[in-house]
Amino acid sequence: MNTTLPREITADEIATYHSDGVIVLRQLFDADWIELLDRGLIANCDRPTVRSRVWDRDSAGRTMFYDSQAWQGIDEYRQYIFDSPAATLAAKVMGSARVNFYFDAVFVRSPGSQFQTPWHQDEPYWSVEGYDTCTLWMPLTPVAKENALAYVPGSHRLDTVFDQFNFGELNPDGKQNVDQVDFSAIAATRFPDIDQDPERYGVVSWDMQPGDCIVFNSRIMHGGSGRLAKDRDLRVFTTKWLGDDVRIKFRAEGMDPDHTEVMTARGLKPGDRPGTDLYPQII
Ligand SMILES: O=C(O)CCC(=O)C(=O)O
Repeated sequence: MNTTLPREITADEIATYHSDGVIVLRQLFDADWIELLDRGLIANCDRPTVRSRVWDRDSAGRTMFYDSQAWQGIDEYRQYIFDSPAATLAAKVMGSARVNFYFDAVFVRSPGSQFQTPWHQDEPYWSVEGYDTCTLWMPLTPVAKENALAYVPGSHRLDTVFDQFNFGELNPDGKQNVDQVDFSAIAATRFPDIDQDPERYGVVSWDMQPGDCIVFNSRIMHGGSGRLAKDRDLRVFTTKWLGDDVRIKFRAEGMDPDHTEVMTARGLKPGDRPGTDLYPQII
C-alpha cells in the first residue's frame, strides 16, 4: 500500500485546480488501497449508519445507496484516512498548511442504475464554510466519462447564492430524521439548468479507472453520473477535507449532512476551527 504519493503534484495541476475547481489525477492509489476500500464499502453496506439512505429505488429494484461519516465503525476507511496519501494530496492541491478530515461519503449504484445525482454545490449544505475545502472522488470500479460525476469548471468562483436541491427528498423508504435543507428559506437565485445546455456550461467528466481520483472544490457545481449499462455497477468512495480558512457554520436553512449535534457535543461552535477526534487534523 503506498503511504506516500507516487509522484509530485505539479504546479500546473495545482493551478488547474484553483482555476477550474476540479482536477483528475491518475493512479495515485495502488490496487491494495482499492481492495481495502472495497472491503470497507461492503462492510458499510452491510452495517449502514443511521445517516444512510437509499436515494433511488426504481421499478426494477435498482438502487442508489448513500451513507456518510461511517469511518469510525469501518477499520478500512480509518486506515485510508490516516495512512494513505489522501490528506497530503488534499493539502498540496488546496495549498493548505493544515488539513483536517471532515467526513467520508459513499455513492453506490447497483448494476444498470439510471439515477443521476442532481446538480448542486457542496458547501451550501455543510456545517462549515471556507474556500479551502475539497472532496476526493474515487471510483472503485472502472467508469466511463458519460457515467462519471460531471463538473462546471470555474463555478466554484461564483459569488451567487443558488437555490439548490433538497436531498432529503430522495428517500423512497421514508426514513425518519433525514436531513432537510430548505433553500427557499434564504434569498437565492434559481440554480441553472445545466443539462439543458451542457456545452454552454463547459461541463467536464472523465473516463476513470480504480486508483484514479478527482479532487474538487466544495463550491463547484457537480452532478450527473449514473445511467449505467445493465451489467455495470458504480461504487464510489469519497472523502472531504478541510484546509486553512475553514470555520464551523450552522445554517438556519438546514444542513446535509447536519453535523450540528455532534459538533456541539464536542464543544465546537460557529466560528471555531474544526478539530477534536471527530475531525482529526492529519496534516
Ligand atoms: O457520485 C455521486 O453521484 C455524487 C457525489 C457527490 O455529489 C459528492 O461527492 O459531493
